[in-house]
Amino acid sequence: MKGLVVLCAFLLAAQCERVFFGDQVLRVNVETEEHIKLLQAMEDDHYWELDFWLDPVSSELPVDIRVPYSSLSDVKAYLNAYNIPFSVIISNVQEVLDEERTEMEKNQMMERSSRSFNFGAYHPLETIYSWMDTLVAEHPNLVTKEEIGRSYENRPMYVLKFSTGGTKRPAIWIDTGIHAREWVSQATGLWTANKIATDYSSDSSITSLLNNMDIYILISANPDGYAYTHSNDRMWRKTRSKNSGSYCVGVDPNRNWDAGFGGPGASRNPCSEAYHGPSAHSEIEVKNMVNLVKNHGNFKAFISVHAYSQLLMYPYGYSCKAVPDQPELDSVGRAAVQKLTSLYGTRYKVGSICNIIYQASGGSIDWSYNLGIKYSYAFELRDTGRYGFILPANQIIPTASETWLGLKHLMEHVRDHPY
Ligand code: INF
Ligand code: ZN
Repeated sequence: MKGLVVLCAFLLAAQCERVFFGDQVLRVNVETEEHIKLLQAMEDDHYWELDFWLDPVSSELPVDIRVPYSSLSDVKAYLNAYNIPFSVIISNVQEVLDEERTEMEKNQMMERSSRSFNFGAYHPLETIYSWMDTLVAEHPNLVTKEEIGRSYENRPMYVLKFSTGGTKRPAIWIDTGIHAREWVSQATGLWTANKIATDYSSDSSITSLLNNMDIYILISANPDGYAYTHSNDRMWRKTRSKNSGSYCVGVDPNRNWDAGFGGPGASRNPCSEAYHGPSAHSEIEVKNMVNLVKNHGNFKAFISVHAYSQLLMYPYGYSCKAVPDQPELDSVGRAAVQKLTSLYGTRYKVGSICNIIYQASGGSIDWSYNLGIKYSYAFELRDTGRYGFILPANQIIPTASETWLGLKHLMEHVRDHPY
């Protein structure tokens, strides 16, 4: 724990927040398989306390690593010694985080004084939750809020349901924020919920969609983790459950699903960012989602939203074999991305998880696909690494707006291809 620096404020309870002074994010431009091996060894060895924002998987993909200040000179010397090229994409992580925090606090004051909500800002969990009540109050005939269960730390998990009637209509599932630190994901979920509510009745496409189908949006799939990114550690990814026999906290909720559980691309080590947990659905947050989706029984699309890398992916992650619906999922995905790109030219790649990033077992969309939900997709939103997880708030609305075009295409396809 040598590199862990925290700042504590003593108000009512001692509150310590992790700081990242002098930490850098390095982009490593891998050239050979040898380089990949060396980087994987660096990742497995926790000595330098490296935080891999993008994992070393193939010589085609960049590797982004947040390097603690205390390890910087060693790591750079190591990379140089092996002739592995790299560049610095964030020269001081804390500086970018301070900027993000200042922005957020400025916005909070503005929102309070004007009693408004700024969709182009990041918000703490409580603000998101109270905003949900506002949305429901403003659109009582369209939007309802359902508690799907509680998190490990007993926070409610709320899903927003958009429905114009019927019982158990075919439905679309969207979850955002399963990984706590991917803030633009939650922000996009929230913007999207608002978009659907406000444009219903004026946008004929949404109207016809909602005349046939329901939409469920879970904005914070990992509320404990998200709260923790605000209070203690902006770089937190996992859940906050205790692991027996380890001081390390949390499970990767996207390695915890019952789909190739415990296979390649997940870790047995509770200290790893990709720890799969003691058993499938051990995480109550995952279990709550599983229960809702199974009990509902009529989901036709399951869309999980992550950041970053600008990818639209379909199953499988646990295997590199093509799924039976691969041709359709691929062509629909490509068409969706074409729509997305049409707004600002943001470029996306499309493919199966395994082929496009890496073999990763226990992921949510593999589980949903195997349950029979054909249209299972995962987004990786902006950017491609300039800011990574610390995407500036002024990119929230552009990100959400372009993503909406892609989402809408997927949803329209689902509507027009009942099965
Ligand atoms: N990346 C992948 C991860 O969970 C994305 C992913 C999606 C893997 C679906 C497997 C299945 O490791 C991120 N980045 O979390 O957002
Ligand atoms: Zn993620």
